[in-house]
Amino acid sequence: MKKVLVANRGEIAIRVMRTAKKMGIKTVAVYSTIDRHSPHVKYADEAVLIGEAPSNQSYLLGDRIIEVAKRLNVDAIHPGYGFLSENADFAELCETNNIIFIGPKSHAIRIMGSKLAAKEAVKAYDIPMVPGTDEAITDIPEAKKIAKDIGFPILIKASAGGGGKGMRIVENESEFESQMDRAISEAVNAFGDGSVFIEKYVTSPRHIEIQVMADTHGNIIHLFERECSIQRRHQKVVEEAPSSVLTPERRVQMGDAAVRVAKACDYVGAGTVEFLLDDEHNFYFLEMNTRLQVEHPVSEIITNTDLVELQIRVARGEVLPYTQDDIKIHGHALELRVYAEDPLNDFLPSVGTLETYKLPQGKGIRVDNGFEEGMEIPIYYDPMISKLITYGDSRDEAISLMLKAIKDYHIEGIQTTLPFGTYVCEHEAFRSGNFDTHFVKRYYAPENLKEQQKTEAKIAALIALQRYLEEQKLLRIPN
Ligand code: MV4
Repeated sequence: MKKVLVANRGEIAIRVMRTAKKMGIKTVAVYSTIDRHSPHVKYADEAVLIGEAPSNQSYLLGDRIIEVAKRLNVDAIHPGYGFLSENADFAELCETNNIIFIGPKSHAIRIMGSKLAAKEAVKAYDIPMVPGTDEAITDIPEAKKIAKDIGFPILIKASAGGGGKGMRIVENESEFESQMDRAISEAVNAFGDGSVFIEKYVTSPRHIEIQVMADTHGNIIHLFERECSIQRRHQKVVEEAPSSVLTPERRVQMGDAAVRVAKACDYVGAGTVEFLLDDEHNFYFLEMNTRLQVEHPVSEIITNTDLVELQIRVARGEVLPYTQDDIKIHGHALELRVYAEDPLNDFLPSVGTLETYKLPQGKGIRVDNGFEEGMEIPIYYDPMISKLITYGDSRDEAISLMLKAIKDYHIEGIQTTLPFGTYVCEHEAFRSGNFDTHFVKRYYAPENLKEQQKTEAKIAALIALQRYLEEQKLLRIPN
């Protein structure tokens, strides 16, 4: 593999190219008109304009990207996350054009893209699943009987959904039919597939996912878990590894289950198996994400690995350089997603220019960044600017470093989720590890940040006053 095209933008395009360069592989960036001056374009050895700003006229144009790859003699395409990364047709298109798709085979993407096909595939592999149905519901009265047996509340999920899309809670029997009708019509509208199934609703779960890596020789390992419960409306904001709640026994059980899920779909490359953990620490398989995830750095840090390097090596047909016993947990890592969103205004996208943009640096700090000072945040794409990652020997150390790194991260011109990160890291529930997926809804209100900002303003005023008084004193000495 001599040349790789990265079919993505922003921090992840740079992240992937960084490892490609380290491995002596040439890099090709693709970009839209609005990204003309973006860092990922400058960072690449070659860069090609592929279209207009809207992603369906650029980053989602599989055919055009393949054309570019062929013209530039590219050996492999890395899709990053989002865009074409979980598009089975695109993976296939790469295969038929003799270009390596750095990811799993299209059939694994297809199976995991359908929640019902995924359940079917893992059936024979002893994977714990939430009580529910495992076929598309066709008979609503029959489904209602099952729901009563399981016990309310239940959740209706769209088979083609995922990541929280296409879900409906049914609190009690009386609303079963109406919610079912809505769920089916929503699924038809959103995915063109009205297949839905039901599950018992786990009321206060933690979201724990396992990183897996598989080669083409039948070897599969896991790289332990990430805790991703701090999210709002299915958008993760803070992630960490390892989870502070797993016992060593549970960790082994979940890791082994994740490896079996990967085996069930002949998985190749980097993947993530999502589980719910209930308040009694039972775990249940939810879905598998067939891509490199946003939050992969926390796993890299605690396992001393480079997941992009492993992806590339596996794509070249190499045997995984590690066995399961080689992978150990070292220390603790935290990640804060820095979004151009206003936490004081319902996390609405905050548009504008990065008037000041200075990254924190130092031991235990990693910033996976896609922007620089003076740039505007385009409205066309995900508003994530960077990922702020901190790590240390202990969770407390990683949290303290995160608080310090947030202070040292200077952004002016737009609002970001940095102050929200401070709120989370200072919160007792987060610090004690006693939280679930309802953390943000339960504890966060904009007033909390206003309090935080008031305190900071007060401290700043006191420092200014003290300086002023000292200056006055100095001036008075000659008298
Ligand atoms: C659930 C659940 C409770 N019970 N399934 C949301 C994302 C998608 N992967 C599945 N999700 C959930 N499935 C049952 N049976 C609660 C969620 C859920 C959730 C899961 C992980 C992280 C955040 C979440 C926020 C709300 C709901």
